[in-house]
Amino acid sequence: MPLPTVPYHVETLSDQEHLARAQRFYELVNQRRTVREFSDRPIPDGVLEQCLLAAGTAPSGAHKQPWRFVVVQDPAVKKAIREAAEKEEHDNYEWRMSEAWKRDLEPLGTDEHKPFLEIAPALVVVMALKHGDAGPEAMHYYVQESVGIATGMLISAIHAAGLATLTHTPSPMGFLQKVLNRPSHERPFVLLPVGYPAEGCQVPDLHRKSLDEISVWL
Ligand code: IYR
Repeated sequence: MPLPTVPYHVETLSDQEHLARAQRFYELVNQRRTVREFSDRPIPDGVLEQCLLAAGTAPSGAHKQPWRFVVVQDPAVKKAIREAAEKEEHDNYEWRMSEAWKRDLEPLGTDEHKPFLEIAPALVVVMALKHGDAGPEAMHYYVQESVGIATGMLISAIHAAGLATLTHTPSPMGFLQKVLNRPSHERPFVLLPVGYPAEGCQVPDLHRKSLDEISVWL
């Protein structure tokens, strides 16, 4: 049975105002940078909640909303995550990643040490739900796509709130399910440390592809 419907409107704007809004949004997101050095300054009350609500507005396959956001603030749990992640990353950098992959990461200066996992005031672990909480009969569709979109919206919301984050993908991520004591249908998708950049924080001087490089117009 189709759901009842409600009217939907977009604001009436002049052409210039549409353009101005598109420009303003681009300028905002273009200032976002992946931050690897965090301060331990706490996040103001309520900010993360609003960011998670924004992420939860993402479109999803059959509107199943196949995500859960696990917010870790407990220092003991953050420490356990850091230790397990660094163990996996040690193996990644030691032998699991190809030489070409490591060469591609060199400009970003990453390594197996992940102090931000303990220093950042919050870690948001984005979970992809293989199926609904009711069981495998509660099917989910396009889970990776849906959770990827929600994660993008979360990253943008965090940036818009004036905070910094980092898309951390310790691999394999199975340890998170155990450390966080989550059910087996919740798969860790990405881990986002959230907080303020450390004083004197530096980021690589990287450049983004031009419109010509990222688009084709037919
Ligand atoms: N997960 C590792 C390696 C890593 C991989 C990619 I692709 C990056 O863009 C950054 C890092 C790590 O977090 O160090």
